[in-house]
Amino acid sequence: MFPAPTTHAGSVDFVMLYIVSISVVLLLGITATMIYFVFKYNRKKGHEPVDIHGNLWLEVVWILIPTLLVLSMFYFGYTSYREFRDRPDEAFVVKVTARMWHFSFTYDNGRKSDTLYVPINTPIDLEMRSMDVNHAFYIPAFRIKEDILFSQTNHLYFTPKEEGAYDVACAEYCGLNHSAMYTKVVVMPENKFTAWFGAPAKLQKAGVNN
Ligand SMILES: [Cu+2]
Repeated sequence: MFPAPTTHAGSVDFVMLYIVSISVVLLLGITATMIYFVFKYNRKKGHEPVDIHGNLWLEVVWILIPTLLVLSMFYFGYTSYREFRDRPDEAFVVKVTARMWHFSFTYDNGRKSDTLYVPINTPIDLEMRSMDVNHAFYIPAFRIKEDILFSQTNHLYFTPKEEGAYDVACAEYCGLNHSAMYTKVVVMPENKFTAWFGAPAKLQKAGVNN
């Protein structure tokens, strides 16, 4: 929806802007109306309040408009949430291991790395597991974050759309060097990735590895 390193990041930015815009319009509108009414219905100047009780038109408007606004916020929020919750039919699986205090990545051909290398325009499925305490995998530029636990495998899905190196942070306090628990995700063009990886990225259907 917006220019962003993943489709999901664009959707999240859109939802953010949508909700903030509506909030700003409401804040300004309500404040202006309040100030206007303070002067218009000033009793000291002899103004009498108007009885609006039972005004059907008013009641329909103030129920209908907020309901539609809140429903639309939910719609955009939920659809963008599903984008990173639903696994793509086929994805390139990378195993993420978190331990105090670094991440390591294991690929389906046994290759290991401390930096996450991924090919552009390829759906990625991160299978994440912790060797010790709770960690969290956070890529701010992609607007995604998920806990990494000892007791279960959690997943994150994304499809990178722009080349570059983006920060990855641990976002769950995990001890002394938590604040230094950073790495990078590097999005490469397909030919460069193939050269680094030794083969083109092979996509897998859901559940093959679990
Ligand atoms: Cu951590």
